[in-house]
Amino acid sequence: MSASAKVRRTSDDEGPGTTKDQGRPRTKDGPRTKDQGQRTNLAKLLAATTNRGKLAEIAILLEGVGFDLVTLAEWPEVSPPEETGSTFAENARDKALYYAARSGQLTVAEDSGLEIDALGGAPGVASARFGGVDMSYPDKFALIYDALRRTGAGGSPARFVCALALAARDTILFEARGTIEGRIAPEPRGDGGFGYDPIFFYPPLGRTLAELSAEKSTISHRAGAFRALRAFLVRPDTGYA
Ligand code: ITT
Repeated sequence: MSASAKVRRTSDDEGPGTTKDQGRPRTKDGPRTKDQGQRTNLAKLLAATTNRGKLAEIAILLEGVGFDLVTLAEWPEVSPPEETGSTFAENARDKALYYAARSGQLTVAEDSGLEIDALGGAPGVASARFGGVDMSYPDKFALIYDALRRTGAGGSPARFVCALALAARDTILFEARGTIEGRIAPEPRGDGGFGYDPIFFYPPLGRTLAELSAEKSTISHRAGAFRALRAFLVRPDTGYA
């Protein structure tokens, strides 16, 4: 897909560990449901992802932002687009425009993945497809450890990257990027989170992301990108405040 759409605004990575928005109150009963949103006449914001792990984190990161957060479950007839971009940002824009056009809603999409320095940045944008979409994560981890053994670079520096894009109709309204730096753990540890979390060791906390609980949503690549989105959505001049 090409991203020939108009682009209005971008934000640089604010970096992990920024806690600007973390003090916002959370709703007592978790993410706002569709019914609650309809009762309060909030505008809808489609969180366009097919990944349940991502969606759970996005719901937490956007809690209380003043939108009725809806999911792709409302558009079961829309199948996911092919991801053909060579960068996270390109794929995020493509997904946001694709789902915004088909849903008619203000839409946020993100593209994310794990970059391992000793593997030249792999799996990178191909993180979900690495080893095949149907390969289990333990098998993907084994592939990565084999490749690292061959390079002799166990414990390689690595980072998670998240690029997000907000779109309405054919226009990209906002983009942001978040990263978290760490290294590949000696072995998978922890059963929280999703995807590659068990093999991503985060030195400041001395644990893998899969061994963290609520802390992941304050330090992660996704937290950095969605913190910037929150700031954009509440700015008076965007018309979304
Ligand atoms: P959508 O495109 O529908 O959002 P997807 O899972 O295909 O779902 P991506 O193409 O962006 O999304 O691939 C992201 C992959 O990167 C994801 O499937 C994981 O393998 C990995 N990943 C991204 N963020 C992660 C995180 O916070 N923890 C662990 N793995 C992550």
